[in-house]
Amino acid sequence: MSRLIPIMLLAAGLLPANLLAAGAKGVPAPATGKAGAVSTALVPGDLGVPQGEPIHAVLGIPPNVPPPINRNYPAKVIVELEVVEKEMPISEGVTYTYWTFGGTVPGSFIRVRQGDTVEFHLKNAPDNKMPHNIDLHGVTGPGGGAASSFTAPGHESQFTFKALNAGLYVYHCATAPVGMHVANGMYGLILIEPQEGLPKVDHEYYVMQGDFYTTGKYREKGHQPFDMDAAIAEHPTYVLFNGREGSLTGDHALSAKVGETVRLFVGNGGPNLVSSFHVIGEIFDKVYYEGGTHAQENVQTTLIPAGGAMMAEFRVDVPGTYVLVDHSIFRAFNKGALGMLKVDGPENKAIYSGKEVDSVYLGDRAGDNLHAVAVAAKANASGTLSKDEQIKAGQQLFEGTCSVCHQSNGEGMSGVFPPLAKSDYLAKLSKDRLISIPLHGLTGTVTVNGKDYNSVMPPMSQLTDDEVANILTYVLNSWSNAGGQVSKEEVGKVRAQPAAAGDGH
Ligand code: HEC
Ligand SMILES: [Cu+2]
Repeated sequence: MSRLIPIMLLAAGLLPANLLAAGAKGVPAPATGKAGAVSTALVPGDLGVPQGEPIHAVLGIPPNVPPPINRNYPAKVIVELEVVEKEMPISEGVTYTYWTFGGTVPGSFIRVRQGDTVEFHLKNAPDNKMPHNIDLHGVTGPGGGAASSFTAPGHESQFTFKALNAGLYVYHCATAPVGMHVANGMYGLILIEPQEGLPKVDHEYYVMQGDFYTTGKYREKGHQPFDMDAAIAEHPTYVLFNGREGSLTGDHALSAKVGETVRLFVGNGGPNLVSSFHVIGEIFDKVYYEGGTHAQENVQTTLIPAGGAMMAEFRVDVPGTYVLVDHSIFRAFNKGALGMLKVDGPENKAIYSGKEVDSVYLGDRAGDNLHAVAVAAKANASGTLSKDEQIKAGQQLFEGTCSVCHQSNGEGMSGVFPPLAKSDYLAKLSKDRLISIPLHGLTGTVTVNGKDYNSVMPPMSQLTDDEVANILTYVLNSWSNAGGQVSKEEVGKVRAQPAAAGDGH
């Protein structure tokens, strides 16, 4: 039994007394130990003194993880992690000041083996403004290391712990105000591999959910400050995988080939929300729920608590795009909690007949990260926005918002959704009334090109002023429509007016 090894080392005088003392301090007495008595036996999970040369941990940059450990003895592992405060995009054309472990959200992935002695170095970059620390849920000891790692900008702290329990653990900053540090992106995962390692798979990926609170609304362009009131009310503006809308879509999607096995290490940094983690079109063969040792099999959706994690393993059998979501589904489609796993390979019609549903399901998320929208947002901010940039951005936004009903070619759907292409109804609208349709919706009978429609268009109030302006400019200049231009100021004016009864008729 591995538990005997340290005792044998101890008997052979191989275990230095100071290390033993450090190991015993702050660790609950083993179940077999006598309460109050100073136990000389090692605690469960302690595999004895580190062997070999100290190892400098290779850290994983999300969505990647470091390679498996493949070691059969406990070692001393040196982890160096730097806290960096920096501005990064949170969505296209939107920036946020993140506080990070290692320059990314989530922070660098740490991978050690059960029984390893981890010498932790926390550095706080000199040009940072805040003090920070770290609480690793995989640490046995007060504050999970927080008490020993409070670090001012330009300083470094060091503490050492023994990784007693195998599992997948969240780490996070625990400096007051704790919620704010976490909300700004200060969390990551540490994997403590069991002694025998994890089963071999073809791909391992690192995904972490977090909720974000900005003073501006979802996708409102420009730099967005943290909103403490929204955070306290638990009303996030964004719910995201890997800290940014689009971090796992388009070109950044995770990938695998048909027949390969995938392991997802998924954490939830919170600070507030619980995640109903689901991959659309895939079933988890195994879920190590709560990041622990036991696996549940054949799981559709698994709950990941704030400050918790899980490992999911599955084989991909059919090519296509599998969509990672928080199945509290408004978060996926209206707050950003959406990622993709793209699986290449031959079809397997016996298992699935084919036909992709990407564009309908995903809207603007199916494309490559709304590049034109970002260009337009930049131009808008610097006051150089051209009609052409508006049209390009508007096209991408139309794809994600309007095309589900009016179709990409603007032709609509006979008897259900009226056409926007060459619509005589649209051509006769005043600009204000045109603007009011996406803002307030449209109901009642409308006659378009001689045909009556009596249906409901819901308001698209999630769209910002510049998005509405860009979409309508695109519509006016497409499909042989009459042309024209709508500015975000004009949209703002209409939004400020109360919606008149029978608006748009
Ligand atoms: C959920 C489906 C749906 C979506 C999404 C949708 N519409 Fe509509 N739209 C409708 C329906 C239905 C009508 C007709 C309403 C009625 O019968 O009163 C309509 C009518 C219109 C009209 C006036 C009629 C015409 O054909 O000229 C315009 C303009 C319009 N929509 C623009 C948009 C724009 C721009 C967007 C995207 C921001 C959008 N719609 C998104 C369903 C939708
Ligand atoms: Cu912090």
